[in-house]
Amino acid sequence: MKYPITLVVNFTLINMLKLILAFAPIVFFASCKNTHTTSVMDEKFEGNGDHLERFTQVMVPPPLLPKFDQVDKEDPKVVLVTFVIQEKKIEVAPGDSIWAFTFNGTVPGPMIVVHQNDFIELTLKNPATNTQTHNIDFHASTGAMGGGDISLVNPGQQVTFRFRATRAGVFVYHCAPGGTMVPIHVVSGMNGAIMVLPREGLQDENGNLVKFDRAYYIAEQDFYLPKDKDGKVKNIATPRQSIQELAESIKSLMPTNIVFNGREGALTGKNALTATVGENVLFITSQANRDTRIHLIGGHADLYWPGGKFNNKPYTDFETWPVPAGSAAAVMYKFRQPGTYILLNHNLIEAFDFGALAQVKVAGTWDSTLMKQIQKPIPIK
Ligand SMILES: [Cu+2]
Repeated sequence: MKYPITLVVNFTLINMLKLILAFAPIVFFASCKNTHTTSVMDEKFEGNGDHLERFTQVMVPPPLLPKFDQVDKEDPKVVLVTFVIQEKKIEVAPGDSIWAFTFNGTVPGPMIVVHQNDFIELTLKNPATNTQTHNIDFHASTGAMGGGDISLVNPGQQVTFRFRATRAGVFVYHCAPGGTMVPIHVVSGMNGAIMVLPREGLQDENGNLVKFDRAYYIAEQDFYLPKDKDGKVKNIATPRQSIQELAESIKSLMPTNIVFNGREGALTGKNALTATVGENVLFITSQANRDTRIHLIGGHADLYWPGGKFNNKPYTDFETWPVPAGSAAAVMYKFRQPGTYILLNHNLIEAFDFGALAQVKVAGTWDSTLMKQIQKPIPIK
């Protein structure tokens, strides 16, 4: 059967139009998706930050974080940070001290917080009262030695350099002056972390924006305190002597102390972290030199970003999260019950005998839909 030519054309056009209309949403969404899924392999940047807006971030001692917005959809900025290196004696356990090498006087050093593609412009000051050459290697940076080569400062000098934080996540930084001085300075306390937030904020396991009510930075630190022949921790007079002694004691690979935030009890008792039932708490946990594994007794990692890298989909429901040496992890947990929680290294010997634990005191009302005691202890019937 033959159709008039006009009818055939009309029929074909109508079908084509139908086809276009049917596939239009797919093409539209596919093109949208493509613009948001550029591979890290294809990243491109322009400008070196010279003409961007600048602001100073005021550093605060861990476990606290500086002031920041969780979402920043505006253009990247230059974030100015100053670290003053302090060599000073600190007590890591009652009666036991070490000559600590520190960024800004704390172990760990302060947490820096920026958004992806911001620049960090760091000024590193090494006062003349110090005795050693120091520098800084940022795992968040891109370039030879993570900035270590261009940030070496002798006592009495200061240096400034700038890098673009291209990758989102939490990243360790540490002193790395070369050779065996690298581990010696790191296990003398000279390490910390930076948090690079995605500009759109954090996403939960379903890709929805998730905000936190408070954030804490907890760094595990392994110390190798030199001991005398009777096993007593030596009282060391100078940083130079400390380095000579540590050059030997670190080779045991057996820490004498494993603590959170620089000393036993830094985050327990009156120094415990605090939260309230219903709050989302972001825990950033780092270890610059040694593997660890962190657990919150009575809670979970609701959202866990392995390696602390926020552009990956978070895992849910983790009980213990690993932190490989030279990295940080990020975990979000909503507290559902009040009480004193323990956050610890779940090598329980390292937690309870060496000191690697913190407390979180949570205020609120008990929820018996989650747990209740049915019978208090009584003599066995
Ligand atoms: Cu150093």
